Order: sequence, then structure tokens, then C-alpha cells
Amino acid sequence: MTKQDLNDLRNVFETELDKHIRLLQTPIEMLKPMIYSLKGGGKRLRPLLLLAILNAESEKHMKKGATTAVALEFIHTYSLIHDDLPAMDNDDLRRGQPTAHIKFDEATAILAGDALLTDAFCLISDDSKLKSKQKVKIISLLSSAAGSHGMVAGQLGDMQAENKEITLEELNQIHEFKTGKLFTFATQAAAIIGEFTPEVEELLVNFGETFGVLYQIHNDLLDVIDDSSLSGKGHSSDEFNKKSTYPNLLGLEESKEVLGQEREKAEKIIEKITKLSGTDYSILNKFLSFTDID
Ligand code: GRG
Repeated sequence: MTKQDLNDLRNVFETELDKHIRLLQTPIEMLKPMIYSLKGGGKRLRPLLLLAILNAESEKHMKKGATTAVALEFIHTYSLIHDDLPAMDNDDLRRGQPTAHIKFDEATAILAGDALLTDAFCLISDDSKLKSKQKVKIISLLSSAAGSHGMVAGQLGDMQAENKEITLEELNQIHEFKTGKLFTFATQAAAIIGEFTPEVEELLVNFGETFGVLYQIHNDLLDVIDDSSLSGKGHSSDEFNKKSTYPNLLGLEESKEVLGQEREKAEKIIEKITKLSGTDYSILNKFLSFTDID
């Protein structure tokens, strides 16, 4: 396997995901919505980020992170199922397909999300590739990133900001939690699994944070620029839900400028990580191209 190939890593990820799906001892009625949502065409950015960082070191390192990568995608998938629910964003489409509560029903979608969230921690606890100390640290980080002072807090902030004027600082904070925390978990978990130095870990955390901001601005811009065929959730659902977004607060052109600035910042961090670790981390630039506009 060439070290820099994201497609290869995606194949590794899909194989590992399928393996864990097969191992689930879940009633078929629950398995169906879980698989429907897990295999619904996600870009796998968070698990790929984790695997790519480890793969820059070696294939052996990367394989150690495979189960944690699946657990992370379980949590991301749960968050999307719950985010789409009538009580939250009330979206009928996700990735151009009916959302879980439309395809199945609301109660089933809620339970599928609950199951994915809970099962994620079981996957990590049972992972024989990691040392006990690494597992405890990773479980602690993932629960913080996803929980009441992580992604859930971001989602609450997002709901509270609906139909309200908020400042750019407040918007940044919401996104740091709602979107950034899982990306930061991906980069920090890689550092823990790879047993990297604290200095490299700190830079990777920095990269995760910056990528989170970048990805959110990009997502807000897409919501305005694209039609549903690209964003997969219907035209400007943020506008419909009266959400504060970067384009709403800054305008289109300034949002694009901030996107460019954050991208430069991310590129500089990649250079620093490469220099400090002596390992080529240029694969991280491939993640930045997911935030291209046009
Ligand atoms: C319900 C607790 C709870 C949290 C939901 C992630 C989230 C928090 C809501 C999703 C809404 C949203 C648009 C968030 C911004 C981050 C984002 C762009 C999520 C979509 O992630 P992608 O693009 O999705 O990685 P795919 O489809 O590729 O898996």
C-alpha cells in the first residue's frame, strides 16, 4: 500500500466497519436502520483523518487505529441521525437519501442513534490491538468530545442560537464544539494510538481544531451556494431553520476570505508537524481539498 492513498485507507476502513457490523448481536429491526445510516455514503472524514495520521508513520500503526476509527464513525452517524430528527433540524434528506426517521420511523431512528453511540464505547473497550491505558484515555477523550461538554453542548448552542442574532465569537464557539470536537478527537486519538510525543500531539490537536473551523465554514458556504444535489439535504436548510451561519454573519465574500485564512493556517500546521516529527504528513493536505469551493 502506498502511504499517501486515501482510497486504500477508505477500503481498510470499510472492511473493518463491515467486520464490526457482522459481529453485532443486534436484533434485525435495529440492525437495519444502523446499517442504513452507517452505509449511506458518508465521506468518512473523521476515521480517515485518524487512519491517515497513523499511516504516515507506518501501516502497522494505522492498523492499530482501525477499531477506534469505526467507533468514531458510529458516533458521527448517531449524531447525524439525531440531528435530522423532527425535534432537531427536521430534515427529510441526508446525503440525498431519506433520513433514518423517514425511511423507518422516529422511535426506531432515535434507538438506532442510541445504539450506535453506546456500541462505540464497547468497540473500543473490546479492542485487543490497544493497551488498557490507551483504551481508557481514548474512551475518556471520545466521551468528552461527544458528550455534554463536547458535541452535545455544541448542538444545544446551535439550537439556542436559532432565530437569534449571535456574534461571530459565539458562532465560532458553537462550531468548535458541534463540529470541531470529533475532528480533534480523530487527531488526538491517532497521537495516543501511535504513542507520539506531546509536542506532536499538541500540533495534531491544533490541526483538528483548525480543520473543524474550516469544514464548518465550508459547510455553511455550501448550504448557500449549492442546491440539494450537492449538499444532499435540500436547498439552504440553514436558512429555512433560521440558523446563524458564517455567510449570514459575514457575508459570502468575507466568509470565503476567512476560509482561505484558515486553510493557510492548516497548511502551516502540517508543515510544522512534518518538521517536528521527521515524518511526511503531507497526506493531511488531501483533507483540506474537501473544503474547496467551486
Ligand atoms: C445530535 C448530539 C447531536 C449532535 C449533532 C454533527 C452534528 C451535531 C450535526 C450535523 C449538522 C451539521 C451540518 C454539522 C456540521 C458538521 C457537518 C458538516 C457534519 C456533516 O459531516 P460530514 O460532511 O458528513 O462529514 P458525511 O455525510 O460525509 O458523513
